[in-house]
Amino acid sequence: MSDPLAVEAEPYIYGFDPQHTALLLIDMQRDFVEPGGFGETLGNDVAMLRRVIPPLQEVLAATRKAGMTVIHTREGHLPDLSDCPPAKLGRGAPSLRIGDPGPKGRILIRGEYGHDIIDELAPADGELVLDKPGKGAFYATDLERVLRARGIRSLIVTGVTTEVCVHTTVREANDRGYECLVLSDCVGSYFAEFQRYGLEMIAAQGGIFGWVAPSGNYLKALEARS
Ligand code: C5J
Repeated sequence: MSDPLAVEAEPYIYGFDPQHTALLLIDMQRDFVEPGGFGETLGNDVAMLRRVIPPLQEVLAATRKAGMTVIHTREGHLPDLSDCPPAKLGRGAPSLRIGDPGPKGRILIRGEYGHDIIDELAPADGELVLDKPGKGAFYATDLERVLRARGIRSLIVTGVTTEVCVHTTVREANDRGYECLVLSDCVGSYFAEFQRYGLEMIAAQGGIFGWVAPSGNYLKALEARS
């Protein structure tokens, strides 16, 4: 086994072996990131999330070049909503509920245009695209089986939103023994204070859920190898 790569991170150096590490892109879907989707129906400004796209494009390109596993997730539901708990469907007071027809198709429904991943980060052939009905990427999905089958032990975590699907997934992963590095400029929140505290919570208490670093530090570690 080769020496692990080292990333300057909070709360201390994050070490990873690219062969046993996957890049996770969480829910970079039109429904969250573009006007007219689920995020906007909840009253959010999608511009807050779009700022992660350019750094994430760089991270994706470098990760692909390094030959690492790439996994995309999509939050959404079956057209008959049988996998959407009434509690989720009824929550809040959105202008459009999950399953309602919106400008990009039915809101957060699998197969609809808005449910798919944005063009800027479109999955390449061979990359895994995992559909999830919940906020966490492990709940009611094959993610754990897939990671075990590939010998993945570490996750580079990116996507949206920091305090919801990213946080839930990092907590689920941490409990399952995976070491997570969250790239601070490649995760986004509709709320500046949630972004800040969401990241601080991950690295606090000696890295209670994982590590946090800007994407430049991760790219530097990959470049140092080549
Ligand atoms: C939300 C997500 N925020 N992907 N989903 O409802 O974070």
